[in-house]
Amino acid sequence: SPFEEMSIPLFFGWFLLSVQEKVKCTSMDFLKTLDTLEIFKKHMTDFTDKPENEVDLEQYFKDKGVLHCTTKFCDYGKAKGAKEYAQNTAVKDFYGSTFELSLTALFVTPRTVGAKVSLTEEQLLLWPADAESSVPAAASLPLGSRAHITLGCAEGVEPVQTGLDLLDISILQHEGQKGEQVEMELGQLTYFGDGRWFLSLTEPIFVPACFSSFYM
Ligand code: ACK
Repeated sequence: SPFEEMSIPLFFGWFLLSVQEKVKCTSMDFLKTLDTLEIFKKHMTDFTDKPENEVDLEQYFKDKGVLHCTTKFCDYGKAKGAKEYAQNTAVKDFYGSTFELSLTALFVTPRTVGAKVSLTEEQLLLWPADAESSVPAAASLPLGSRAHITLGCAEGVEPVQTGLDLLDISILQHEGQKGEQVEMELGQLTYFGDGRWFLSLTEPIFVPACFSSFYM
């Protein structure tokens, strides 16, 4: 019936509890520091075609609302595999449960800023098998490689881009590309070209998050 169709959400995911503002602050501090680094200024034309101006990354990225890590984008049942996912035993069993997510990196591209989420074996039970392989170039990456939290998007960029940007960087890392490296207070920063920056956190940030869904 049409009523059953309606019960599938826009997406399932982990929604950050109580630490939303703290994570947003960490992200802002990172952006504030990144755009003052000499190595960033050297590659500033990745972000602006007016290199005589400074880039203010805090202004450059727009807030995308409630912080979460998408597991399955369902599009109210229209997305491939949405119904199967919604009926998955692990999804039903863990719905409403609290987890601890481990944020192991922050990354920036001219399109998005995000946090990489490193999933545990248990959390991977909620991860769709095709999240990576639906992007052909990323098919050989480990399951969970796409897991992220969108922290902001450039003007006119949709949040789906954050996971694609993370996969793009992960492919380079998987190939063993070293990039240009500098040390920051929070960890090692790598520049992979084309405006792709990856800060590997020395200490992961652990955040409580509720596995649930989003409808609006
Ligand atoms: O930042 P996100 O992970 O990217 O969270 C939002 C959420 O679903 C609501 O839009 C993500 N999203 C949108 N479209 C897709 C898609 N085709 N595949 C995977 N995730 C998607 C978006």
